[in-house]
Amino acid sequence: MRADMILPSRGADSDAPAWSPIEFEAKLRERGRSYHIHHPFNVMLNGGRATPEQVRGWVANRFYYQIAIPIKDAAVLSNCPDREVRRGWVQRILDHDGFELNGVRDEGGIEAWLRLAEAVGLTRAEVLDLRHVIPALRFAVDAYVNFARRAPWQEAVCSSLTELFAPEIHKQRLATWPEHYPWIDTEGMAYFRNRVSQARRDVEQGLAITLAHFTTRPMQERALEVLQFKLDILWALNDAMGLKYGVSP
Ligand code: AHQ
Repeated sequence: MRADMILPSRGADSDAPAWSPIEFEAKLRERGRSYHIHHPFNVMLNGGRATPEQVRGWVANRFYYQIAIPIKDAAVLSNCPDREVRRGWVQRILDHDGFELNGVRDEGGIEAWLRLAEAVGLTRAEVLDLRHVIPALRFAVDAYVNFARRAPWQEAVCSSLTELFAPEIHKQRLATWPEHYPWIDTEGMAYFRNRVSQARRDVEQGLAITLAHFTTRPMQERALEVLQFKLDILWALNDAMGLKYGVSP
């Protein structure tokens, strides 16, 4: 499967009947079995077996993914002619970059991630200059951004649906890190707290667009390919970190 190349969908024969929205959503959710919550590096991290160096490596490398998200979302906006969709989607950029509107100020998720970095013992400078970012991880993140730039905007929306499974991984960190990593100031975990509700809101819009747009069986099979492409990107991030920092048994 090469979702990063715009290929005609294959797999289902074009006469197969489309899945109903309920069946289609269930097929999307079934892909959760390959979500990176199950990756050995993440199981180690959330299972409390990571060393401070592995935690710091994860935070410094995941920062590259975090700063790519608003760029990716701006690519979706730039390809999307639908003002109603853009009105909803633009919130994602504000969530990450922060904003100051009519006296309301929000530092945003990227700033919260930098606070997480300081809480795990990294300096802002060494995170911001990306010195720790693993080449293979950078390539995987860049593949996501470039996909969003070139794919039909509805496919880029569909690729964000790995967030169907994100509330669970954020809640897992909030539940396990304080006990496993008492040396991390829990204030640093504000990012995970904020994402639980933001991910749910993101998914509401992303899922509605996906269920409404992918209405034939070949299109629905394509949507599953696109979701798997993004799941593979998240998996590859953990592969790169596991190779560099090791996966403690
Ligand atoms: O912090 C995350 C985030 O802001 C997003 C946006 C969304 C997208 O547009 O692809 N996906 C996503 C994710 C975030 N955190 C990941 C994590 O494990 O902390 C999960 C990831 C996702 O599930 O796609």
